[in-house]
Amino acid sequence: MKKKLLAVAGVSACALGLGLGVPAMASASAAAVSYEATLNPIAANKVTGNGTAWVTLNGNSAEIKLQVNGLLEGAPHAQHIHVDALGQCPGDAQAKDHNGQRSINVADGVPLYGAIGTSLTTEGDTSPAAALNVAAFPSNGSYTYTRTIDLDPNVVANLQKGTAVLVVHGIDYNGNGTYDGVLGASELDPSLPAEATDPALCGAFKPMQMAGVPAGSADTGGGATASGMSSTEVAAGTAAVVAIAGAGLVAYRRRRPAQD
Ligand SMILES: [Cu+2]
Repeated sequence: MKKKLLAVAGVSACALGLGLGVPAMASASAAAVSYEATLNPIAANKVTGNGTAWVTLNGNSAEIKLQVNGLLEGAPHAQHIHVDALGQCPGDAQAKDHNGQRSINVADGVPLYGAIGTSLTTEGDTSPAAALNVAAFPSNGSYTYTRTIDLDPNVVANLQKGTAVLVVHGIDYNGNGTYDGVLGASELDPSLPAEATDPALCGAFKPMQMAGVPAGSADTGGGATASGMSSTEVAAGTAAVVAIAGAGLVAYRRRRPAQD
């Protein structure tokens, strides 16, 4: 029994040691909570990309990571945390006629995902006021985004109650390799084509679960339970492993392009 406990403690310490790239608070603080959103393509907008978003919260401080794949290359992709609605993403039922083409613009999705709570810019202002600051958003079709920012308390509350939704914008509806007027002008800023602001990927944030941990660490969890550790100890170890697994995944994906 004691041996097993020590073994579990060793694994936890090892996992913590590996987390050098993670801010100390993220792995050491029991108050840290992580959320994950699977980003699905808005099919009605002819999007075929995908992605994942992670938020690790320490109070109002949020370490945010996004992995995005398969969007229009060389065009800015506005990305926001939307709040204060149903915590859902639009589907074909929300598609409407825009310039003669059935598609989903930002306003069509607002009843489901809500208004902009945070603008995930690469630098500077992260408030809703920076929502269309196109120079401050990633402009690759596939990218990894990482930034630690302070979130508005209302955005934190939305994460906690399941109504925070990550939306990445910018589509190529007619597949011609650029944002153009095929869907008319953007309803948000008439100086931009609708393709530049229409939603491309969408996913609701959910608390990260044990099921998200890669299979390799499954025996750690089993050992901890069998050895009679308190649920608090098990939870603390699990949280650390989850945080590190997430960080490792991003690091792995980051390294891949260099190897290819
Ligand atoms: Cu948005």
